Amino acid sequence: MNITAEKAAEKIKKAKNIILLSHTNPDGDTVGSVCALAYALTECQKKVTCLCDSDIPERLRFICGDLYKKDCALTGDELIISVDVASPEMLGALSEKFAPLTKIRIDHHKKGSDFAEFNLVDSDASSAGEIVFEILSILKLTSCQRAISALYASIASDTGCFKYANTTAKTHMIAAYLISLGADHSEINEALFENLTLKSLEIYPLFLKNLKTLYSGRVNLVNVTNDEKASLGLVDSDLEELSSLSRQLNMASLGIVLRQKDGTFDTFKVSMRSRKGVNCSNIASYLGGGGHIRAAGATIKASNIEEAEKILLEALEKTLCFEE
Ligand SMILES: [Mn+2]
Repeated sequence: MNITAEKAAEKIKKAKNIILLSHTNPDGDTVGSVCALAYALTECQKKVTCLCDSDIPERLRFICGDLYKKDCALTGDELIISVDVASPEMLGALSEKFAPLTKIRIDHHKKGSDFAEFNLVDSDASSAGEIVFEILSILKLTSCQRAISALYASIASDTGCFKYANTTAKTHMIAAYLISLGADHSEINEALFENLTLKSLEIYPLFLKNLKTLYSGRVNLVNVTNDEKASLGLVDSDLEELSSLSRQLNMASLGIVLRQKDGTFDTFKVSMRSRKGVNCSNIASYLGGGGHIRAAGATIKASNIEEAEKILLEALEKTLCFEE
């Protein structure tokens, strides 16, 4: 069943014990919007537990500190809310235990499954953060500074610092309002977007070495195996920028990264970033994954990266079209 932000706010207001679920491989949106709810609701004497099956990447720790746990015991009186989670699979290891018990799903993915009892989904919202902002506004909980900053971080994150196509006038208005309430936009954006480490620079030689240019330069593809990651001391979360880099090169319409998943040999992750004219969520769906029009991903099972690439290239042949 679908509900409005008012109804969701009403249910949250009544609850005393709340569990907030972030998606696996967390990004700034799921972390920022879960933490905003957690900070604001804790201030009004609610017990709040934040869960994510993955470690929170170092660069997002400034938002959440040590707030997240990987699991918790249930007493049965919890209001369980997922945030930025399109489908039970996105909960990763938390899915089995928590997906069937999820009461409210707050999300902005275009394609998803209404797995919660009550689904608050707005696919026009740039980020889950925009929807959480609405809920906190209804609850009159916009005075908590940590919540305001976390919301700003979630919105800035999912809009690539307000430059992706999902950014709307409303996004800017909400962001402006958050700044007026005290969000330090400069500090937050620097932490999110100007946080190079020596390790993060290791992806550049990897990018140059493994880059393949396809479709007359309109598609850039970069493959990465676990051996290559290991030789550079990198793990999957260090590769996040690769797909956007891949799209940036020569203004490609589609940038793709195909990487072997950490700790596996037969599982390959596809991350895609596109620009106007290419819908990468269609390609991801064809491969059994999902996401947004300009940012999507999928998982491919294959015995080696060459085979995984073959499956990916077939999917491109079937689904990729360039609208002018
Ligand atoms: Mn999101």
